Amino acid sequence: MPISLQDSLDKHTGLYKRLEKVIPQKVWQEFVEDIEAIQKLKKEKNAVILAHNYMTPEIFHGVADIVGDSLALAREAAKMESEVIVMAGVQFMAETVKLLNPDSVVLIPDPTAGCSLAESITPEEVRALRKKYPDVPVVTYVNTSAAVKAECDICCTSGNAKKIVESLGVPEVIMVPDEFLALNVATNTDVKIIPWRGRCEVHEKFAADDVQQMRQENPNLSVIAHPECSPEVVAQADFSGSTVGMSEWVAKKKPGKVMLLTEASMSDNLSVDQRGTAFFGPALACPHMKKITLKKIREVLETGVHQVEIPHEIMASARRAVERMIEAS
Ligand code: CIZ
Ligand code: SF4
Repeated sequence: MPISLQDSLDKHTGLYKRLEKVIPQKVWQEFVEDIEAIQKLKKEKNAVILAHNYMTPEIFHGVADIVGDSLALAREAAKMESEVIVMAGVQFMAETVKLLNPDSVVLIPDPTAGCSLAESITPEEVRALRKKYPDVPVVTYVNTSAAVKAECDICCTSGNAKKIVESLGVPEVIMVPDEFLALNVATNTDVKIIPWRGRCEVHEKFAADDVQQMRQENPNLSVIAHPECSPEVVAQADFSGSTVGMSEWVAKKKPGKVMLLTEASMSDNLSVDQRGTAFFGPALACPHMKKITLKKIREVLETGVHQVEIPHEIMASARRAVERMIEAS
C-alpha cells in the first residue's frame, strides 16, 4: 500500500533537518514521496545508487548509497556486487561504472546527460593524433566515452593526472580531452604535454578577475579551484584538486569562508555537514548533471530502462585503460 505524504514527511523528518538549509520546505514536500519510493525500490531490486558530487542534495544526501567522484564510485560499486547499479551522473560516468562492473545491470536516469569534455573528441581523432605523434602515449582524462578510452593507453582523473603522466616514464605525452587540465599538469611536471582542445563548459567560465574581486570583498576567503579551470584561475587558488580532494580539504582545514570554483551542487552538498563554514558563489550549474532528477531515478528503478551497454569490441581495451590507471595509482 502506498504510504501517504504525511507518513513520508514524518518518516524523513531527521533527514530534512539536515537538508533544510539547502532545500526549502515546499520543495521538500515534492521530493519526499520519491525518496520513500526509491528507498523501497532499492531493497526490492537489490540496487545501489551511486551519486556524483555534482548531484543535487536531495539525491546526494537523500537516496545515494555511495557518493564521490566517478572513479571512486565505479570502484566502490565493484565491491558491493549489486545486481542493479543506478549511476546518478552523466553518460561517461555510467560507462565507467559498466567497465568495472560488467556483470551488473547499470542504469542511467537520463541517457542524454552528456559532457562538453567527453563530446570534444572522437575515437577517429585519437587515431589521427597517434598518426601525427607516433610513439607518444595518450593519456585520457576519465571524462571521455568508452570508445575514446579504448583508443588511449591509460586513463587519469583530476586527482591523479600528474602521477599518471609521470608513471609512464617518457619525456612526452598526449593528454585528452581537457586542455586546461593538461596545462595545469604541465605547470607541475617536466614531462612535455601535448593537449587537446576540449573544455568543461562550466569550469571554463570562472575568471581570475572575479576571484580577485571576491577576495577583496570578502577578507579571509579561501578559494579552491577544480583543475578543469584555466591555469590563470588555478594560480589564484589556495588549493586545486578533484571534487574528492576539495571535500577532504574543506573537512581538514575547516575554513570560515570558502569559495569552491566548481559545479554549484558541490557547495550545497558540503555545506550540509560542514556547518562552521560559509560557502560563497558564483554558483554555476552543469546543465548535463542537472538532467538527473529523483523522478528519473525512480523511473529507471521501476522500469529498468536506460541500461548502459558497451560494445563488445571496445569493452576490453577501454577497461584496460582504466585498470592501468588503477595499477599506476
Ligand atoms: O572524475 C570525476 O568525477 C570528475 C569529472 C570530476 C571530479 O573532480 O570529481
Ligand atoms: Fe562535463 Fe563539466 Fe558538466 Fe562535469 S561539469 S559533466 S566536466 S560539462
